[in-house]
Amino acid sequence: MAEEIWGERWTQATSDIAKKYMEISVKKKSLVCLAADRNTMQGLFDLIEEVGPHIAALKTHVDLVDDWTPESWSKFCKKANDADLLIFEDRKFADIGKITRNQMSGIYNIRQWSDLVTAHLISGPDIVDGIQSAWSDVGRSGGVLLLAQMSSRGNLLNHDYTDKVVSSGKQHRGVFGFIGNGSRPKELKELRDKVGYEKMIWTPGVNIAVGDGEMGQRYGDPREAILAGSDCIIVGSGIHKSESPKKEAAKYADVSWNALIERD
Ligand code: S5P
Repeated sequence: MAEEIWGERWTQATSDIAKKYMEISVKKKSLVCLAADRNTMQGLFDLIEEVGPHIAALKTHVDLVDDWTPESWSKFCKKANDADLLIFEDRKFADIGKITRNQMSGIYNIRQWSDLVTAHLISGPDIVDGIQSAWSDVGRSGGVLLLAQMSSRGNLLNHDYTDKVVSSGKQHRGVFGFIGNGSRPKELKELRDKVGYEKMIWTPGVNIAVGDGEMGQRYGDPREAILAGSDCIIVGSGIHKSESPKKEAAKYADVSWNALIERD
């Protein structure tokens, strides 16, 4: 079933996690990753409870939670796993390989519960090895999403930088895929042409209300993003700040799923 729906993205994928994601997306008919940017544990629990069935992955910023404790976080991760969600810590690592490896442990112990993490390639390709070593240190595996583009205005990730990230990232088995800019479908299409079919492209900067967001965030249309080659829309405030997160999540799920069917 996932193969039928995802076509070449499925047949050419070399990452088990990418296949797991595609399977979950088909089961839930949703290509939505929720950016769960709430700063209390209760807020996060409420969110999963409400929107779990409509999303395929959960993106966290573990360091913005005010009342974080290791115990509450492990309960939260269990709840996410029970809801059939991939857990994606958007840590945006950027340091040298060995430090990044250590940053995967420490107080938050990201290596123990994350399936995916983000990294900038600014320090060079060893960062991916550092992250992968951290997962293997605890007998787990995971995938790295490299930031190839960003959604925020004035960012410094120009075409040349994007090309270098893609050509380096494509060669690394530990790279699950790339973060592309969901607010600019034309740039996204160009990114897909460069990436090919093997790796995923996940896109923040999408909102049904297209336009400018807070503090330089830019939003594009979720359907357009999928049609341009995105495999997953990362939606934050569009869901968690709405009056009915459940209703909105279902809406984004439908839009994303219909666009995937239309695309293939
Ligand atoms: O370029 C980027 C990359 C990321 S991962 N732009 C982003 O906005 N993000 C993340 O996506 C950001 O950290 C936030 O968690 C989410 C977007 O949230 P929203 O509320 O604007 O939808």
